[in-house]
Amino acid sequence: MADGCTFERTAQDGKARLGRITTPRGEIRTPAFMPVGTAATVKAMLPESVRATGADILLGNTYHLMLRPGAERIHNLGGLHRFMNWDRPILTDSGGFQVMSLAELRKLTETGVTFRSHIDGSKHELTPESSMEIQRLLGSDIVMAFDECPALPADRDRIAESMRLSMRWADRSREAFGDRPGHMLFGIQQGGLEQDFREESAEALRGIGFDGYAVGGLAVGEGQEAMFATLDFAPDMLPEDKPRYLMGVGKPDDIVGAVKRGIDMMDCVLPSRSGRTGQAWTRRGQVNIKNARHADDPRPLDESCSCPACSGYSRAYLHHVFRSGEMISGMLLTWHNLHYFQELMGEMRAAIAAGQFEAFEARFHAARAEGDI
Ligand code: PRF
Ligand code: ZN
Repeated sequence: MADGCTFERTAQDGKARLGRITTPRGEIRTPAFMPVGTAATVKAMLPESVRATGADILLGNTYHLMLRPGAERIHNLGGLHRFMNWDRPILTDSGGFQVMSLAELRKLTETGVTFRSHIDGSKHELTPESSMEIQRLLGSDIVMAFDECPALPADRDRIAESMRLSMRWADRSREAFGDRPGHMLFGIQQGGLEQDFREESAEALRGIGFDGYAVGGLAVGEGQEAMFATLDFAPDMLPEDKPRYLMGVGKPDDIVGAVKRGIDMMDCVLPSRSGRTGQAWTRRGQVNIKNARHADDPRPLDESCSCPACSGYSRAYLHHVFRSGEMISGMLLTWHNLHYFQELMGEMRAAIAAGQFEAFEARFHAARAEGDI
C-alpha cells in the first residue's frame, strides 16, 4: 500500500464489506459511490453541493481532460483539485476505455492506442506511460492502470487477447507509476464473463501488486444477470485486504447487488446524466418528471427525501421547469439523484455494520416493488 494511504475493513456481512480508505486528502467510506466529474465538473452541481450529498470522492477522466483543457495546463494551474475547487480525493480513469467508446479512428497496438479527438479531430496517443504521466499532472489521488476491453458479447479469443494486452499494460503502468506516497494505483481485472480468464487476470494483477483492484469489462452490454453471475466469482479472486472497485456501475439495484458480492467502490454517470434528462431515482424506483401526470401534483418527488429538490419544490414545479428548459431543472434533479445514491450507500454501510444486509436488501426490493405513487 502506498505510504500515507490505508484501507481498513471494519465489518463484513456475508460478502458485503464495510471499510474506509484513508488518504492525505481525506477519508473515503466504503462501500462508496463516486459521482462522475468528467470535464472537471459534476455537471449542474457546485462542488460544495456534491459534498453535501455525502460524496467522499469524485471520478475524473484522463481522456477528456487531456483533450480539453490539457493536463499540462491543469498542472500549471495547481492541479485538478484546485482547478475544480474540490479538495477531497479524486480517482481518475486511465483513458483507454473512453478512447474505445468515444474517440474516432482508433488504432490499438502493443504500445498503446492512437486516436482522433471526438471534439476537434486532432490526433493523439495514449500509452500506459503517458496515462500515468497525465494522471500525475492532474494530481489524481487514485490512479487507474491503463487498460482496454471489448464490448460484450465478444468471442473468447478476442476477450483473452484483450485481457492479456491489458495485463502487459498493467505491468507497464505499475512501472511508470513508480513510488508516489499519498497516491494509490489500482489494477483492473478483465476477462469478460469467463471464469478462467478472470482468474488469469487476477493472478497477473496480484503478481504485480496494486493498492486496489478494479473489476473492469462489465456493464458493457451483457445485462444484469450475466454481470451478477460474473460478480459471484470475480471479486473473490482479488486480495481481500485491498479495495475492490466495480467500474461504471450502475443503477441502484446493480449497486446493491454488487455490494452484496463484495464490491467496495463504484462510479456511474447515471444519477447526474439522468437528472438532466428528467429522470429521477427514488426508493420506489424511477420517476419521469416529464410525464403529464405530475403537472398538478403538489407533492414532492419523494416525501421521505431531505434533499433541496424534495424539501422546497413540488412535482408540479419540477415538471414545469423541465418542460420550460430551465437550468434549475437539471440542478434540482441531479442534486436529488446524487443525494439518493449517497443515502443508499449510507444505508448499506449501516446495514453491514449492524449485520442486517439481508434485511436491508429485502426492504430495498419491497419499496421498489410498490412503485412510484
Ligand atoms: N476499464 C476502465 N474504465 C472503465 C471500464 C473498464 O473496464 C468500465 C467497464 N464498465 C467502465 N469504465 N479503465
Ligand atoms: Zn430528493
